[in-house]
Amino acid sequence: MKNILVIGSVGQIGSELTLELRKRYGNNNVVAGFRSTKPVGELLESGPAEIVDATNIDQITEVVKKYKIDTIYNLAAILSAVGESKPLAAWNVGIGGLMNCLEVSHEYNCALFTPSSIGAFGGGTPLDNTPQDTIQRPQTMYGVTKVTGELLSDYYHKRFGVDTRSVRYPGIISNVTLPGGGTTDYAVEIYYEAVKTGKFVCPLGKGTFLDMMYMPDAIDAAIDLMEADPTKLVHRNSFNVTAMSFDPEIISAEIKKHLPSFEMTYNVEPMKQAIANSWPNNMDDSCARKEWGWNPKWNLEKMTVDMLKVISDKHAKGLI
Ligand code: AKB
Repeated sequence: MKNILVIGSVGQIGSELTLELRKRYGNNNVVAGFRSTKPVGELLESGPAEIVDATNIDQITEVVKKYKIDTIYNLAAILSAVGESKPLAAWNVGIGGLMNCLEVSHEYNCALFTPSSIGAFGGGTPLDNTPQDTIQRPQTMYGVTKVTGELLSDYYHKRFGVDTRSVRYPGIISNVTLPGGGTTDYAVEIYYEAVKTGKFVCPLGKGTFLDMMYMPDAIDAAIDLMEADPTKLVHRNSFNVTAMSFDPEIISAEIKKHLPSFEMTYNVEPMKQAIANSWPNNMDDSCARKEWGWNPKWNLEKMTVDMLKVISDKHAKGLI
């Protein structure tokens, strides 16, 4: 039986990953770690919750000791767009937090999952069919923290045997907790606006292709990688994983199939556009497929049906 700590449990990924981990490993075996925003509802009621700020090594240590934690999912991060206006905070959370998790994992023998991102690419990376191992010279602070995080995680594995594992997430599309401060957030916002107002002003231009993934696949990626047979892993930090690639025109057309009066216009935000232009159009995730069986289940068509249904239900109930 695993004893798991999720750091960042109230965030976009954490809020859904924590509940799924509780389903699979038992409610009492998964601690929801949070910093300032306390979990609410099912997240709070279904299992233990503790204050764990990734930048505070004493808080991580205390919880690891108290619950005999053997696996940490470290989801604390400041995303790409916000990171450009808060580079020091992005470094402190992304790398200060990771170093704390690596040190605690080394001392208490925990396995550690820390997501990387398509943001780890840029600065000469081939943008089509982006290889697993290629040039990584990102030009955002977020990207700098992600490449550094990949290197540190590999270092702690090779030097100290810490069981570090990671995926390079694309834009994650979900309907429970909104993302905040990312470049790919538009692909979530478009669904909410389509349902609420029938209109969307897109911050990225026509022809901006980016890798994307629906949340259920993102959760499976994290858990499946942590469950994978270590002897099969040639890579560790970090695996390319993707499920779909589209530009704003394609996602808008897909929504229009269900909401024919939906209208999208453009008001390109130069900073977000520059970030998106430096990221892959579509990644090659064959190493993840081969080494641990990555196989996404959701495509744009299926995801759009589900997103519109869930968000319409919430809207009808006055929840959004
Ligand atoms: C962002 O846009 O910053 C994130 C990411 C792709 O890592 N969603």
